[in-house]
Amino acid sequence: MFCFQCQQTAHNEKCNGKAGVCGKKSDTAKAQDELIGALIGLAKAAECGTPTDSTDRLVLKGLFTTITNVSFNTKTVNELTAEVEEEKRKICKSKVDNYDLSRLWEASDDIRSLKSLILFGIKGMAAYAYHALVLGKTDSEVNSFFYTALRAIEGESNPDKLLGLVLKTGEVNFRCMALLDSANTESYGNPVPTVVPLTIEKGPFIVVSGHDLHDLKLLLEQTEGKGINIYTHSEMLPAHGYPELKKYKHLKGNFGTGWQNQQSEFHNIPAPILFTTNCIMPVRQSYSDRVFTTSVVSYPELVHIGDDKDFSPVIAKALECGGYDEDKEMTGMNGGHTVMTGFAHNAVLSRADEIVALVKQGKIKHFFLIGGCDGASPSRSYYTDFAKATPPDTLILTLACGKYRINDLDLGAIEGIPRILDCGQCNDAYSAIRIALALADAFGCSVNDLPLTLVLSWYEQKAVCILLTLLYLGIKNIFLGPTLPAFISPGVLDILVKNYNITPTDVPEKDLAKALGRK
Ligand code: SF4
Ligand code: SF3
Repeated sequence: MFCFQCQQTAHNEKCNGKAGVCGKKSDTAKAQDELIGALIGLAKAAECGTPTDSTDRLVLKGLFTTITNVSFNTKTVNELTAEVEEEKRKICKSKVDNYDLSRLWEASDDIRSLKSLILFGIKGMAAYAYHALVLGKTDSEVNSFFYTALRAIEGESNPDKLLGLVLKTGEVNFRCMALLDSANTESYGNPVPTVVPLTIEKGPFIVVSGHDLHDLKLLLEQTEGKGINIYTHSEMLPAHGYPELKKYKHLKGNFGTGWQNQQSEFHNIPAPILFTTNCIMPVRQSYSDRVFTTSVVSYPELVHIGDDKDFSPVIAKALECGGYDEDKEMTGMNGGHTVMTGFAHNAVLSRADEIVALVKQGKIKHFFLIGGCDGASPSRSYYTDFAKATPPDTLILTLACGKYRINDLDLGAIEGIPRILDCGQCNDAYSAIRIALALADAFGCSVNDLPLTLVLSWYEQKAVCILLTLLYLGIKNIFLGPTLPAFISPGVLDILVKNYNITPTDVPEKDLAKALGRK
């Protein structure tokens, strides 16, 4: 196998043994490469025929399936590849060859790097487009870009054109995140600031992980009045801020900390866990009979909830397990008992005048965006240390699952505005960008001239498309860690440093001094 698409790739170089660091086996990795090869075939076939809604859906599903910690199941990946083959035949009568992905992995450094940025970027974007699609929203420009990008992975060899496509991926992803933002807010209302308890109340409960708000909503409906409480996990936490989700009284709180701690936190848990998207880790025996998957998530031998979204097996399991006998106090990574969420663009911008006034009075001196993915690497304590070291007259925006490093810290407030503001899931980077653009507007300057520093953590491919969006928007001086992507070649890194001054994270004190000294 060859895989280097995520941050924890072996030796920050590549996973190429019998299994990857994430636990993905070599036959699954091979099947996923074949699936991508078939999707490239489908994208070529789309030039001779006309892709339909079901072709678009298959492209999104196929790409999403290959994101890190989504599918560990060779069989279901192969079934999806067979569906792609069938679709290819439907839309184009002539024979169209698939692409052999080993050609990409064996390409010269810079070409491989540029194409990887495009491929991993569209994988991440496909997840967002898929969530929007589930809520009934699509965008033809977003959809057609997937085909263009897939074809370029096989057919384009001009580095300048590939670099253009890398930035185009960021541009289209900005549009895609806006699409998902409107899908989420039109379905569930604008998030409002909400305190979320970390204590698990006694009695039956279900833990819901992943990003899919629609799955959560359906589960809330199906469990209403059944004496079962629902707890979010990992990227599902921001659900608590949405009025149409928080109105369910049995949506009680959040279970556990970062996704990478799930194997110990789920050990002997007296409740089922439903994974709606990444990040599922290899399932330990002590809780394997309680894990359910749905949507694109797949793991051998676990019960999968199909497209009918009938969650009765999960509900039956919750009643059978019964939950804890007494309320169980749990804490965040820093010992806190509650966390806050719901500071998306609407909530923050409704206080924009106040924030601008506080900046003008010198009460807010700097903004940080400390967010992105979490992961197992011990060096990720950098983000906690960084947040703790920020001066009291600074505000911290956060988002995605990396927030668990800091979201239970009590860093106080500035004139009633909490110093840590959680914008939401990784796709809510859209909110953070909207906030930054509005501040730039209020001060009559560019985002790069704001007293704002981005301190980003990455792990999987959604972080790649977000990073590309930030580059497309011309945002400079980003600190990126905990390591630089293995798929960035020295040549491509050179371009990123020269044009955008992307800086690998060093030690918090040094980076903080740089950030504050810069303005
Ligand atoms: Fe390795 Fe990451 Fe690929 Fe898993 S997804 S095989 S950890 S590079
Ligand atoms: Fe997290 Fe897995 Fe990236 Fe949505 S849930 S951000 S890592």
